[in-house]
Amino acid sequence: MNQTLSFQAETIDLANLANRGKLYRSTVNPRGEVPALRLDDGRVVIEITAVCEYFDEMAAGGRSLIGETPEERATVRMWTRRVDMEIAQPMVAWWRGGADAEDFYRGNRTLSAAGQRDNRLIADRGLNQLDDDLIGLNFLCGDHPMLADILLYGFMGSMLALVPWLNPPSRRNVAAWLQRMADRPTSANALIPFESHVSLPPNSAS
Ligand SMILES: N[C@@H](CCC(=O)N[C@@H](CS)C(=O)NCC(=O)O)C(=O)O
Repeated sequence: MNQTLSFQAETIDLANLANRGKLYRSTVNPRGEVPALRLDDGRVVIEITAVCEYFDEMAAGGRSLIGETPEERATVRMWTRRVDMEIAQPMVAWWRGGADAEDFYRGNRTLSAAGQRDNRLIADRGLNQLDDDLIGLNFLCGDHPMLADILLYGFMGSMLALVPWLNPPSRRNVAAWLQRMADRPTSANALIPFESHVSLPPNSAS
């Protein structure tokens, strides 16, 4: 396998709310979320898509997951923004309106039970649209999975067990796309806890 990126990884214990503690919020991310990437110059980059774009630019070799031309990059960014805003965020917000989230966060995040129904409707509408958009396509931007596919798969794949309405067989193109993504060894690997398949330097995990 080509070594195209080199970085140290640190696991943050979300289940025990390490990310909501004062230390993490004052030294890494005041918003208390993961992921976060500390650059060599000390600044911290937050937001999944910003971290991915940074890695994509810094990677030596391999195929860009954002695109090689301005046209490709515009298309990938369009799809990435759409699936994030129209599906991933409302789907997560739906979960954050329920009793499981209340138990999980234990008062460490503002949750909205009142918004739960709206968020499900928004995500369902996004998924219905996606089902049409995927007609004739293997992946969102064509023949290869790009950042948009990986972002959406990351959210959908990891939330399937928690969101019963997420992947009905009636949305055939979305279900087929999800299966296509799941069948890829690299995307299946992405759902395995990080430290079990990435070698971490000593003392970097917590
Ligand atoms: N806006 C952030 C959201 C990332 C996000 O949803 N992170 C989740 C885990 S995937 C998180 O930090 N959950 C724990 C919490 O909110 O306490 C991004 O796009 O990076």
